[in-house]
Amino acid sequence: MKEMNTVGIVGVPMDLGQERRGVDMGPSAIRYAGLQDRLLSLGYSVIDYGDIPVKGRSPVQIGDANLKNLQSVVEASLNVKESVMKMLKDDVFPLILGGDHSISIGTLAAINEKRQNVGVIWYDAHGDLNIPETSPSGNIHGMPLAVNLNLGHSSLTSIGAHKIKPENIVLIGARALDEGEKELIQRLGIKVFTMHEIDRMGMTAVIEQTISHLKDTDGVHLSLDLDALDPMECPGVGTPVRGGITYRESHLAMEMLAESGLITSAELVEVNPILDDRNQTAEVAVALAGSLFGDKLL
Ligand code: 5AB
Ligand code: MN
Ligand code: MN
Ligand code: MN
Repeated sequence: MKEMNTVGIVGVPMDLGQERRGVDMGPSAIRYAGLQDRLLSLGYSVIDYGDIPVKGRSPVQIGDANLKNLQSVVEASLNVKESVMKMLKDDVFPLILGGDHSISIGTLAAINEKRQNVGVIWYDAHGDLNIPETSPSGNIHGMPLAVNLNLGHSSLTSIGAHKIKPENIVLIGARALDEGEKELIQRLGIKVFTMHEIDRMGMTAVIEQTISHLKDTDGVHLSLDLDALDPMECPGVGTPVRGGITYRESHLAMEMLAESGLITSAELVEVNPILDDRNQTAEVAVALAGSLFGDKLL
């Protein structure tokens, strides 16, 4: 992170990956909570690339009952990919604002074009490792990490070279994994720090081990789903799960990741202002970005 002094922001007002309306307003809420000023105050230059066009819901969607809004998600993902590729070409740090977590299919498709051996930290209550056959909902926001492993429907896996290696992934905060996801995690040997490990080892050890697990990658993408945090602190999310990571633990995690210098791109996803309490969840997202971008508090 240190070597890059310009941050590029792009918004993806996407709500097609799940059923609750409002998450498409996430980019506005995060901007309104002061993201740009926060980054400027830390000494970065900021380029706001605006929002990517995302189609509204059409009543009839071609596709499959277990892949809701498939065609529109594919179209939006191609636009996300193109926009993130532009940021990488401009040599700025890509910071992508969701939108639901399906946006990650496009962001990582772009990052994989530019870098080999990409590392991923999936900070989330969920695994997002479903494929249509294992998904209990048919919601694509529960599938992006699987797609990034090149698993799932071919319309999604063909969006890019989805070649993240299982050994280059670390999940942090998991506490609501579906059966098919658990099976996949075991089979591929993916590193997971569930809430049990966070409680038991403490966030310091979790992040130290995460850093050492990913130290030989060519940069790490942080995919930060705000539902990783406890819903008391982040109520504005569509799929809240009790017993989450605290605000302070999350700051500590971001501060340690900033010190590591490993993070080369990030996304803040699943902020839903309609479900939020006075934009609190968007404010948490901005505060955590402050720590991720190196605020040392002193
Ligand atoms: B999120 C669930 N596993 O697939 C599914 O918020 C929830 O991006 C997915 O992490 C939650 O529908 C997706 C039950
Ligand atoms: Mn997620
Ligand atoms: Mn989640
Ligand atoms: Mn692919």
